[in-house]
Amino acid sequence: MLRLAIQKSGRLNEDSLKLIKECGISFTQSDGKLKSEACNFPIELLYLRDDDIPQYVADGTADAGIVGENVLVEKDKPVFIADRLGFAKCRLSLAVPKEFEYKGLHNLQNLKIATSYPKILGDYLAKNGIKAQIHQISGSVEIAPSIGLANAICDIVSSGSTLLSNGLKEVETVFHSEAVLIRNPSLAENKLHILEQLLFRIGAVKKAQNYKYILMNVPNEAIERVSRILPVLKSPTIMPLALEGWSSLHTVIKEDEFWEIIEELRRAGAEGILVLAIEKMIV
Ligand code: PRT
Ligand code: ZN
Repeated sequence: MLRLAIQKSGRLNEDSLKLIKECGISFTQSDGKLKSEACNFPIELLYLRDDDIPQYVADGTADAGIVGENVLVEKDKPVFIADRLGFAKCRLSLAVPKEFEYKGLHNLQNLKIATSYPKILGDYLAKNGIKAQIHQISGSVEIAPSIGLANAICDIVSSGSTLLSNGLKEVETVFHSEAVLIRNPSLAENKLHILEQLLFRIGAVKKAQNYKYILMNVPNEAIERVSRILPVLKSPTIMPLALEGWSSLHTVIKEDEFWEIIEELRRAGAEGILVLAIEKMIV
C-alpha cells in the first residue's frame, strides 16, 4: 500500500483528485476526509495542509505527496521529485507600489520586503547581492505596503489581478512553480513498485492531454499530399469510405501544432475534419 498525501482543500485539491481519477483509481471508503483507501489500486490518500506535505513525506508518514514546488523548495525537506504534474502553475514574484520608480533589483537594497517565502526570497536576494529586511507574514501579503509594513512584497502571482487591485506592480520573477509529485528517498521495494505503476499511468494521462485524435475525409488522390503534412507518430490509418474515390484518414497530432495543420490540411483537400480528445496514451 502506497500512502499519498494530497492537499485537503485549496487550489491543489481538485486537480490532484482529478489526476488520480484519470489514472483509473477509485475510492469507496473515506475516513471522515482524513484518509481514503482506493478500491482498485494499492493506494491510500492522506488529506493534509499543503505546508505539511513535504515534512510528512520526508519523515515517511506519507510515502509520496502532491505539492506546489514553491512550498517544497521553501520547506527544504529531504525528498525526491518523482514527476512534474503541469497544473497549479504560478510564479513567485517581487512587486512594488505602482508609483515606485523601479529600475532594477538594486532599488530594493536595504528596504523591507514582506513574504511568506523567506527562504526562496533570501536565497534569491543573496544570489543577486542584495541586502534587504525580509518580513515573514503568513497571509494577505499584498496589503503589506499599503499599511506601511513593507516597501515591497514577494508573493505568488497567477493572473496578476490581486497585485493590480492592491495598487502593486510585478517587477521581478523569483521562481516558477507547478505541482510536483514528491516521494520519500528511501521507499521499500514494494512501495517503489506501486509508485512506478502510478507514474506510468500519470505519464499516459499527461501525454494524452498534449495530443488530439484527428479524423478526416480525403479524396484518394490527395492522400499522399495530406499525409506529408501530418507530423504523425507512425503512419496514419487509412480506411476506404463507402463513397467511391474517398478515404477516411485517422491520426494523432500535438495540441500545439493543431491550428496550423488544420489550415494546411484543408488546403490539401481534407474535408469533414473531426478532432477528438484522447483519454490515455501509451506509446
Ligand atoms: O490550506 P492550505 O495551507 O493547504 O492551502 P494554502 O491556502 O496555503 O494554499 P492554496 O490552496 O491557496 O494554494 C496551493 C498552491 O497552489 C500554492 O502553494 C501554489 O503552488 C499554487 N497556486 C497556483 C497558487 C496560485 N496559483 C495563486 N494564485 N497559490 C496561491 N495563489 C494566490 C496568491 O497567493 C495570491 O493571493 O492567489 C493570489 C494571486 O492570484 P492572481 O491570479 O490574482 O495573480
Ligand atoms: Zn498552505
